[in-house]
Amino acid sequence: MSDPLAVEAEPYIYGFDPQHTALLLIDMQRDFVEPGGFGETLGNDVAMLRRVIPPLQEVLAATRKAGMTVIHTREGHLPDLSDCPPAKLGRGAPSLRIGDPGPKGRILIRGEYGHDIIDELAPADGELVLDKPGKGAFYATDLERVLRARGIRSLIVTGVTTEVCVHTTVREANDRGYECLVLSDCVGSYFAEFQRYGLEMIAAQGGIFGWVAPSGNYLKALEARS
Ligand code: TIU
Repeated sequence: MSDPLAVEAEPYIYGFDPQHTALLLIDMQRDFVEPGGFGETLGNDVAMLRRVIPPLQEVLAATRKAGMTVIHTREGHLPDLSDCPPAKLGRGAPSLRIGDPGPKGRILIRGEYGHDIIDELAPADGELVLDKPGKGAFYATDLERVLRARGIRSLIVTGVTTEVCVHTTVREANDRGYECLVLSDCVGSYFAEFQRYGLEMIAAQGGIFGWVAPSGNYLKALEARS
């Protein structure tokens, strides 16, 4: 058993044991961070999300080096859309609906090029890639079973978007007893104000949903151990 590590965070120090902690990369898919995908069909500027890629590459490399569990998620649906609620299909009158053919393949459909994770953060052999039909990573997935089997109690949370899939997942995790540290420069939103308030909401009220810190503080904690 390794000693707990301490990360300077809001609202106070976040302690974690690397052996019982997983790095979660939420939905770093082409459909969200590249033009021609689901994010853009909803009217968003994908450039807003791309800034998380360089710091997240550093975090991923250091986490792999530390031998910790790494889990990637992908939001998406079966080709016949049987796992996509009609309400989700129609919501917001997007320019292209989920399942429609787009420049990177059918929008948000499993197996399509646009649905997969960007090359910069490609999963390594042995890393878990979890497909989820909802915004939260626990809904209709095996995530909780996987975490329990590996003795994971803490989650380092990264990915997109801050106020949608990251928030939903952190709230689901918090209710299940997991301690979440959200890395502020490794989560991204299409909206600057949602990024700011989304992060503030997590750490407010004494850490109502978890902790928030820049990735440098997490990297410093890992380096201090080695
Ligand atoms: N639209 C938006 O901000 N996000 C999503 O639809 N999914 C995720 O956040 N992954």
